[in-house]
Amino acid sequence: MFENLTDRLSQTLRHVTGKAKLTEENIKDTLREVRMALLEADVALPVVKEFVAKVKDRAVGTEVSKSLTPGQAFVKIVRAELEELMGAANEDLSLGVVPPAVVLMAGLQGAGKTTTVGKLARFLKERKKKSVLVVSADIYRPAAIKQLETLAAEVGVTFFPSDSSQKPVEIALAAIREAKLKYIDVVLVDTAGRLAIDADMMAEIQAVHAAIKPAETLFVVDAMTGQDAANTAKAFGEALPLTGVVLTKVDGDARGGAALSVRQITGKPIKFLGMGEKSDALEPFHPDRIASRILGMGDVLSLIEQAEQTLDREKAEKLTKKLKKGKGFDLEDFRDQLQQMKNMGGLGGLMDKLPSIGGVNLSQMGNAQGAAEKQFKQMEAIINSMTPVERRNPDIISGSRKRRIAMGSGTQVQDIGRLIKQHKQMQKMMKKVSGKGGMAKMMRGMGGMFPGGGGMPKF
Ligand SMILES: Nc1nc2c(ncn2[C@@H]2O[C@H](COP(=O)(O)OP(=O)(O)OP(=O)(O)O)[C@@H](O)[C@H]2O)c(=O)[nH]1
Ligand SMILES: [Mg+2]
Repeated sequence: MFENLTDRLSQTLRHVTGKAKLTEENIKDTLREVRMALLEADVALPVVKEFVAKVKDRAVGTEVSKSLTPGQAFVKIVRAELEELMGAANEDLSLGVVPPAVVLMAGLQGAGKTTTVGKLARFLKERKKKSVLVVSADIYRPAAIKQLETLAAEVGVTFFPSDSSQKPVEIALAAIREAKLKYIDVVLVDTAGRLAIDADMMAEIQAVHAAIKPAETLFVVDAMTGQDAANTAKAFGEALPLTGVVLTKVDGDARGGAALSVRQITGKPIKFLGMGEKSDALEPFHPDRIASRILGMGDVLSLIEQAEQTLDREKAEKLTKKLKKGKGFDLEDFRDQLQQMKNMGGLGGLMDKLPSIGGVNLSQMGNAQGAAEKQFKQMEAIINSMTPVERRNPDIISGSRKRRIAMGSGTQVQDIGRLIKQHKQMQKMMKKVSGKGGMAKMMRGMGGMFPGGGGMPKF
């Protein structure tokens, strides 16, 4: 997603150069390019207009700090506005009602509702530790109920049977009764797709909505339909009080217009992205990370890094000398270790080889492994986003540096803090570990830093 937009913007944004201040004059061409890039990405026109106006307002008169070029300062503004456009922070499902919390899925035919029910069920079960029951109120397409049954079995959640002779409202109510009896946390209600917004079908889903009073009503929409996705969501939202949008088939959408338009046009947050057909291809929507992705932050950040590096060179040289003498275990070494672990077959492979830690056999913990793999990648990304000076001396990583690193690695400031703490633990461990078998012990220690790892093992 966003490949085209990223290319266009990163080329464009490099061209704001020269002055120490952003003015209407020196950003004029760039703003025009931003506008074109967004339109080509199929972002809706009113959204583009407002976006460009906001960026302009904010940019004109901005003083550019010494370590940034005007281009980089401009990128920061575009980034902040992109985030705001998409909703500033991730909006979680709000399921904090008396259980069972009911989630109603709505959307056009083929949008990906049933697939998303399967993905969400898995997400809630594995990541939120919820018990889940799924039910299909799609009585029009005979295969629809069977499709959901298969998905439920695949992801291991309770399936509530229904059949095409029943009424959607009855089906949904019966499923909720069953969930209450079984103390199930969440009920996901799949519904029939509509070709377009047709009155009968709308009346039906409104009736279901009124009967079950869902905690969440999610509109599922195909990202490949671009700005139409936002418009359909808007029309649906006028008939049904939606609480959020799930954008599907984002894996096939190179433009990304829907992700940028939905929030502004519908006033509803995007809560998840569907990134493929499999049941694990669902991501909570994080506007900040998407903004980084769009701007190819990796590139931009390496420029900023270069700037900082020049400023810090003198300090760096002193530090290097000092550290080389003392042979500290710095973040470069830490990263080397992470990479080495990856070469050994990743954390999953590693945990398989280990005996149980703290009474927990890690090889049985499939999800913990998945989470660990992810965290592992995240840690590498964080270290990659640091300057060499920072890697050699993590103590200089102040609040503003943390923010920059978080921005560059698509993570949160707290993640940087946690990594630094983990590195400190490693440093301590390095002192204890020596001689033969040291490596294996250290690896075991690292396993303990990840979710499900049962804390730091004693040795
Ligand atoms: N590539 C990709 N394909 C997806 C995604 N989500 C769903 N699909 C595919 O889209 C097609 C339709 O998905 P369904 O989940 O059956 O859609 P639906 O909205 O339930 O359709 P109806 O019940 O007929 O209205 C299937 O082939 C899915 O595999 C996604 O995120 N990425
Ligand atoms: Mg379906």
